[in-house]
Amino acid sequence: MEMKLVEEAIKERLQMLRTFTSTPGHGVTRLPFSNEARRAADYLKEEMEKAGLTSVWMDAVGNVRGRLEADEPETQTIMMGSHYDTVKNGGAYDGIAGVVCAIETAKAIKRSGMHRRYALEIIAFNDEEGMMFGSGCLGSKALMGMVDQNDIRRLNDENGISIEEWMHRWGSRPEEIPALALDADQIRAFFEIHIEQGPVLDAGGKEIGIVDCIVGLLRCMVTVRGRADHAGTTPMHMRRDAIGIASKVISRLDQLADSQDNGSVATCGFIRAYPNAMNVIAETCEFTMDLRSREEESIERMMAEAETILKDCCAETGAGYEVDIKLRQKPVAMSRPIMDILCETCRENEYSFQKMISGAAHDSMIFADKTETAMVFVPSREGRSHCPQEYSEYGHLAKAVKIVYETIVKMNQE
Ligand code: HGY
Ligand code: MN
Ligand code: MN
Repeated sequence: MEMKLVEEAIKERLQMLRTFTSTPGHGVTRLPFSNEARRAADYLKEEMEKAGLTSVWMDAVGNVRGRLEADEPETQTIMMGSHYDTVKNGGAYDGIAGVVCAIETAKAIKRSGMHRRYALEIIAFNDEEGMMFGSGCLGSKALMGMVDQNDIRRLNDENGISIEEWMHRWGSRPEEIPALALDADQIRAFFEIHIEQGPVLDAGGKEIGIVDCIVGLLRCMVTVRGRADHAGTTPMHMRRDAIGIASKVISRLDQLADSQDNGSVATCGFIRAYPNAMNVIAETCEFTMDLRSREEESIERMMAEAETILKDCCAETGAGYEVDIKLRQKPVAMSRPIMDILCETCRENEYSFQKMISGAAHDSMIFADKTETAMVFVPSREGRSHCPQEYSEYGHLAKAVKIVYETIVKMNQE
């Protein structure tokens, strides 16, 4: 594998893909079903075709897919990919670097001329982040037959537009989704190259991370329903202050996470009040909670304690609240046998590596219960991600391609 050429190809593609953003100069914003997503999808289709993939197409939920067929009949498929949507004002590597690396891996396999026992399918997933609709992993869930048609109508963006409506605008129909479900028995394994998005590899001076577990997570939108009143004349004991109640929960999230004593994390990343006026006690306050842990019990404990605070505050004041669960995902383990081959391949190439947990969610977690799944991380400079400062070295991405390519070659010879 010509490493310099691979590195250059990755760099060239990522520098083009980062221009497909609705916030130029302020990071990359490429939301599902947006014009930027369409331009990126069209570009990825071209690049997959140039790499020699066949049956290149975009499916009903906006996944872009291409294949290298096997040299043997009735065989299984190795799948590899990541997502091409981003968070708002995000970086130029999260997800998309893994898509570009998957295309490079397919190119190397095609060029090697090796006998392919397994087919290879490359996928650029849509809507992994959940930025618009809160849930996330729409593209990978569609392939694993996990999309609930009710959610397609129920989940909507902050302007109240549902996934269903966005699909119609995109030119597809929710009724096409069930047919996308794959037979997991036909999948030999799923691979994902991804930036670490945290500080571990960069701080430890390691080139490669071999993921052993992806944390579980619970994402929800909480709506506190209080009562608008005059900020000056309403005594404190008579208030149903929706922001006041929300802030009591939000301000306890760090303590809820730390008390689990196992690296659990809890985040409020979104808050919106009504009427949002300086001299009016807030009538409603919506806020998100993103709770994550390697232990499912910790997630349940953090959620239960947050709800207790809400219940107590509402009982005291007469306010009310609702919790809308957007995503609930158990912690998942990666494939031990494939991890062993990846580690062996790092040693053969003398790449510094370590096994590690993923604190970020990934499309891999949707595959992990159904097929052997493996993730390879590269360092994120200073651990930064989900921001314009996100950066990973093209050389590290090329090394990740080499590791996965050589692992897939070994699996084709098994
Ligand atoms: O939220 C996450 O962990 C991922 O970036 N979607
Ligand atoms: Mn990602
Ligand atoms: Mn992300």
